[in-house]
Formats: sequence, structure tokens, C-alpha cells
Amino acid sequence: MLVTLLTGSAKAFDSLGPTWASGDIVMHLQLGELPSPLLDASPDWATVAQSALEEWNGQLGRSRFTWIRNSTAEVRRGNRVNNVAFRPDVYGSAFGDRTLAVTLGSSNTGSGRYIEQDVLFNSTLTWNSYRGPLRNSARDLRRVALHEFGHVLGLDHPDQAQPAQTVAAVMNSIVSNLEVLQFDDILGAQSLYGANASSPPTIAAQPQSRAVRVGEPYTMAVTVGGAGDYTYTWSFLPLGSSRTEPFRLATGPGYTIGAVQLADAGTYSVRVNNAVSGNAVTSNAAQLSVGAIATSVDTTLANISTRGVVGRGNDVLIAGLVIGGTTSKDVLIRAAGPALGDFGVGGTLTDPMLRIVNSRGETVMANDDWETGGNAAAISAAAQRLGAFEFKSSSRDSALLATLPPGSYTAVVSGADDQTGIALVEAYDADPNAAVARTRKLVNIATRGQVDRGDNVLIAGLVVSGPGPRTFLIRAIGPTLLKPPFNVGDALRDPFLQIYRGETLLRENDDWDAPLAAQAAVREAAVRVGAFPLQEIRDGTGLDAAMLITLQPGSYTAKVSGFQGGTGVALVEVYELP
Ligand SMILES: [Ca+2]
Ligand SMILES: [Ca+2]
Ligand SMILES: [Ca+2]
Ligand SMILES: [Zn+2]
Repeated sequence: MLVTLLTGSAKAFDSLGPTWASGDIVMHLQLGELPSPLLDASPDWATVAQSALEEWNGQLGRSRFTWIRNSTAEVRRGNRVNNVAFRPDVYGSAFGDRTLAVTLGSSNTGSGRYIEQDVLFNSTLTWNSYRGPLRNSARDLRRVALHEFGHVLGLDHPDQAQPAQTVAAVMNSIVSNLEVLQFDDILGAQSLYGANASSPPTIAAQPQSRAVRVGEPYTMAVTVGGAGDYTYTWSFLPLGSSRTEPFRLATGPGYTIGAVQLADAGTYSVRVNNAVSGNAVTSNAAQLSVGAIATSVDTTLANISTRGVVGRGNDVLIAGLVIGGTTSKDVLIRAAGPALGDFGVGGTLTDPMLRIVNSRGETVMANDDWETGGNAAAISAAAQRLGAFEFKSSSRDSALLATLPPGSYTAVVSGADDQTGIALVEAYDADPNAAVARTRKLVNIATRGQVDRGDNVLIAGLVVSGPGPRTFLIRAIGPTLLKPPFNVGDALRDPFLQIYRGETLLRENDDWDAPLAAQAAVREAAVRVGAFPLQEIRDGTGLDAAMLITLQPGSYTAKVSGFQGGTGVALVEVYELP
């Protein structure tokens, strides 16, 4: 026998064909007296063999090994007794030159069931029992027995299968430093006998460590061996923190952060529970390192839009915009209802109305139907230049092309005659010259609207324009609106925020205190951009959702829903970070 350490990744065991009938497989342990104390302090050979049988039992479903210690049954082939013994030869034939042990099986060809399996260890060799790497001084009965009992079950050598397999397995033909059942061995046993519902799950593939840069994806994943009903509890230890926190966004065997942010750096691990037995196993900790990327302050929000349900009274759709700097800015603001129907949106508001209100609550501009303001041609031209979809002639959609002095504004969308329905409110940076636009900023957009279920969640679109990535603070606010000075009684109790690029989920957040280690940065960012503070304590509600995210130039959507299907009024805000 050669001493070889085998490693491999492909998963495929090999089987001999027959299996035992369901129930007990009785092994007669007839290994005799010890020559001297064993290295692992086992009191006798039977205890060593028994421990190997128990290891297999941990994986077997419909059958299990039982044993008769120091059985006095005759050791011979054909007696339907499963003998386990030391012998100088194999029932009269010599052991092969390098053969440590053999398993001799007999099965009923009709039923495909084993009727006898004898395991004979070569007594002309020096044996002991020990853990760790193979030693030259003695053969390890424990791991050889583990291998032979695999043959008793009906498993063959994967490295001698047709085609040969390169897998880590106790069942490989060559004894090695592997001394406990490997994933491939377990899969093999479970394929023949089913999984032992009371055994702990085994991890076949661990979560992988990665080094990525901000904006790149990371997938944490674990593969669990065998069949079973498992629950997955992920944990996160943020970089530089000593406190492990639950990572609740991941609820299954895998989870992808589509665009990793600095706050995601740390280690991730998962605890897998077997729902039937309650047994559990914890994975290795995978380390995610995150490299920062350079951002550009010349990159700006070129457009924000929000799709939501326009109701009555307080439930109108409200978009807020803040114009920074010291000079006026051209903006195109639109409220689309009928035009959305062309995109297949159902239940649209048939006749939106739009008004712009300044920070003193004064309506500074208003429009009902976009062609009635006397500047339809300019609106059309601006929309075309800015890549906005077309409003049809005589449509009841609203639009305003305005030059607004620095300050805070709200665009209020309501339905004519108190109608309700889905509408889209959009604000575009309409300065014709991009260089000028960068000096006169649209620094923030926010939208307040009703969050319902399904298609009627609140969806904000944002267009990031400029020479490079920029970091934004994005918040989805509900619980804070319940409190003074807002006092919005029907605010969403537990907002959940998801940022998409196209169909790709980049990042999501439920409560802004997760990860806890990143909360300080979110709080500090809010202070820097002049955003009001978020509620810190759970007051019978969930928390607002918020994140810092660095986005490349492009179009994104921020989706706000109720974390567990809740509904209510929510505010979604996007701030450029200086
Ligand atoms: Ca026998
Ligand atoms: Ca209208
Ligand atoms: Ca929440
Ligand atoms: Zn073998």
C-alpha cells in the first residue's frame, strides 16, 4: 500500500451494486486480544472497529450497523455471519503483496441484497490505532476498518471506477492521511441507504474568501451534503469589529451582494441546522476584503424619478428636490400617468396634475396637461435631449420646464377630480451645458409616496451622470415619519430598500443599524448632507432603511417595500455625498 494524500473536488463515489436490506447489519467483531496498549488508548480492537461502524451509522438512513463484541461464531465464508477478524490469509489464499485487508461479499443475485460480508485484516502486518498522518511503524486499524466497512455497505473504490474519479475519499483504494469519512464517502453511503435524518449536516463546500473592489459582486455560499430540510443562519463579523452580528438578508445556502461596499468587508459564516434532528454545523469563516475605488465629485444626479400610487389627501405622490449652489438651475419636472400605459403599466392615473411648491409652502408653478403651458415645443425638445420618453400630443400627462433658484422644492402629483392611480414623477437636470450643470447641482431628490404590495411598491429611479463613480446616501424612511415633526400616522412601519441596476440587485438593506458597524458612517453622512436624523430605537416598529453606495454613471432604481408586506407612506431620498 502506498501512502498518499489525495485531494480533489469532483464528487462521485462508486458502488458495487448490491446493498443490505433495510434494518440491522450485524457485524461479529472477532479481533482477539491486543498485543500491547494502542496509541489512541482504545481498550481493545473491538472498540476501534466499533468506532468505525458508528461513524458510518452517523450517515446511514434505512440500515445501520450493529455488532457482537468478541463473538465466538466460526470465521468462515458462506455461514451468513459477517465475520470481522485478523487472519494470516484469505481463507486459504495468500493476501496480496500490499493488501492490508479484504472484504468478501456474497449477495442474492435475485434480490440484489447482501447476505454476508466478511472483513479479514492481514495479521502478518503490524497494527495499531492512531489519529493523524500515517506512520511507518504500524498500520492504523481504525481507518482501514472504516474503508472496509464501506465495502461491507456496498461502496467501491472511486479512484478505480470507470472512468476513474479524483476525489478525496476514505473509499479510495490507497490508504492515506484521510481518517474520517469524506463528503464523497457520505454521498455514496446516502445514495445506497438514504441520509440519516438525525445526523448533523455536513458541509461539502465552504464559503469562499474573496478580495474585491467596491462595486464588484460577492457571493457567499455553502453546499450541504445529503438530503434534508435545512435552515441557514448567516453571521457577519465586520472588519475591525469584535462583535459578530446576524446577517439576516441571507436566509438560504447562498446570497450575493451585487455591488459590494466598504461596509461589507469582514467575515461571513453560516450555521446549518437540520430541521428534523436539530443538529447543526457551522461553516468556516470566509473573509471578504474590499478595496476602495476613486470617486468623482463631478459626477451628479442627472435625473430622479419615482413611480408610486397617487391617492387622495396626504397620499399624493410628492417628489422633493434640492438645488444647491448659488445660481438658478433649469429643471424639467414631469408627472406621467397615461404615458405609462404605453409601457404596459396597469392602473395608471388617467389625468395627473403637477405643482411645484417652495420651502415656504407656496405653489410656484403648476401644470395640468403638458401642452397647455405655452412651452410645449421647449418641453418636447428638452425631453428629447435628456432622453426622456415622449408624451403624446393631447395626452393628459403633466410637465413643467422651470428655472428654479437654489433651495428646496416639492413637486406634488395629484389626480384631477380626486382620481387615484399609478404615476411617475420625474425631475431632470435640464441645464443644456453639462459643464454648467456640474457647477449648479441637483443635490438631492426625495419622493414620498404610498408603499403597497406587489407592483405597487414605491420605485425611485436615479440617473448618475459624470466622469466616474460617486457615493450616495440612499434612505427609505417610514418609522421616523411617524414621529414629530412629521407625524405621518399612516407611515410605513418597516421599510426595506433595494438598489437595482437593470434587473441586477446591487445591495439591499432592511434596518439602517445593520450592519451595526456601518451605522455610524450612515449617521455621519446624513449630518454632512443636511439630512434629518433617523430614529435610532425600535419603538414597536422596524427601523428605516439606509445605505451608503458608490455608483458608477448609469441608471438605477431604488425599490421601497414593506419588510414583511407592510404598507404605508414612505419617503425615499438620494443624496450626493460631497
Ligand atoms: Ca462469514
Ligand atoms: Ca393632466
Ligand atoms: Ca426596515
Ligand atoms: Zn478497498
